[in-house]
Amino acid sequence: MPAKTDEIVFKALDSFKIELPSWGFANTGTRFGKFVQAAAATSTEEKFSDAGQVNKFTGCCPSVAVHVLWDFPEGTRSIGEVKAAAEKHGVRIGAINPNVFQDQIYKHGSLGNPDPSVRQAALQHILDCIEIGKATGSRDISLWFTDGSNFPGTANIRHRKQWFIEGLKAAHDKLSANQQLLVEYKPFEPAFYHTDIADWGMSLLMSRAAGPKAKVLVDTGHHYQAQNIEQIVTWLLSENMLGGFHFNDRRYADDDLTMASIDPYQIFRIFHEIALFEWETGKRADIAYMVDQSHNLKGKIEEMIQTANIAQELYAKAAIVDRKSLAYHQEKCNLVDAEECLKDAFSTDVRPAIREWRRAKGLAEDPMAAFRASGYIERATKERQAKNLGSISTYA
Ligand code: LRH
Ligand code: MN
Repeated sequence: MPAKTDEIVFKALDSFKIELPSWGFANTGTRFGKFVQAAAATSTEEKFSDAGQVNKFTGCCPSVAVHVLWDFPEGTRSIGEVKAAAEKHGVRIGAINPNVFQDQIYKHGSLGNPDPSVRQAALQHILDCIEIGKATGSRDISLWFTDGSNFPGTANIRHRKQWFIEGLKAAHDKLSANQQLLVEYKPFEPAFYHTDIADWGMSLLMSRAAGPKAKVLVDTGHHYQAQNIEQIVTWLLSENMLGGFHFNDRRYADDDLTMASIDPYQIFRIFHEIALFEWETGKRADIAYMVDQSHNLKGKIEEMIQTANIAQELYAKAAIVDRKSLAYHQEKCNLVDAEECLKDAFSTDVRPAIREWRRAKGLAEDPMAAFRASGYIERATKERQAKNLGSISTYA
């Protein structure tokens, strides 16, 4: 007797966790400016406090990804303080993001820089981050590089490829048994002629060259228009090279908008391909689901709750696809019936079942309403506005 929709939704939500980015709680902006929010988090503790609120009301975000330069002001010397703050606010420290793009020495790159002393400095920072990860119990070292060039002929792309392999290998060899490298690709920005790790194939080859504990990180915003992201996901799964996601949405480029705010069917198709892979192989895909967004206009905690809600909803919709019928119709090339298997699940309202799941977990049925009624934002505004409103800056 096929499982009822509610049962499938409950089972799916029981296993679905999505990690929040610490930087999603801070005042961020674009190159044209930053609109400061009085209640925004500035300290790592405040970011963990806000993340704790999202998990308290949604029940699916127990961990926070950290960006070392932004969250560990004293580097490895901040470990104790940051771990204590995470404990205090009931969140787990998740992926460790090294930052080898902000410092002035990285003008011409980090691991890909022609200057060996800069490559060494970048590697040393990544090694420090691996040590931080060992101290915080974090499995994922999440690597993104701005390395590239802006004008033809100004960089030797092949030499840089070789330097990256040497650097990633050296980092890989310092990982503990349960740690892994996640290699994030991005086609452009801030480099606008070539980017050293520009697409999934380059990240896959780099990861393979680094070692068995390196996998590909798919940021949904890091693709050319019209690129079939779920096909990339399916290939990475079949190569056992899919390490994780940075979910967000976009209309044009790496817009870092709220997940599924522009194209919810895109995220559904990604979750569907993962569910189909798990159904066919009987294996649970070991994937780090993470959010990576820039919350510039909406209330940052509310936008994060919106994100957690829609992530659960789309993950649940993908879980209820009738894969047995789908496999049959795919086999028989019954195009309409096959497509309708996805459409039917996508247009099924799973929110009543999700509310039921929340009730069963002792959570508020409506996380957003419960958060708004908690008065947390009013308290945070009082505590933080002086500090925040004092920090308005200009681009040039
Ligand atoms: C780069 C990126 C990367 C992060 C940064 C905040 O566009 O996606 O994952 O380090 O955003
Ligand atoms: Mn990202």
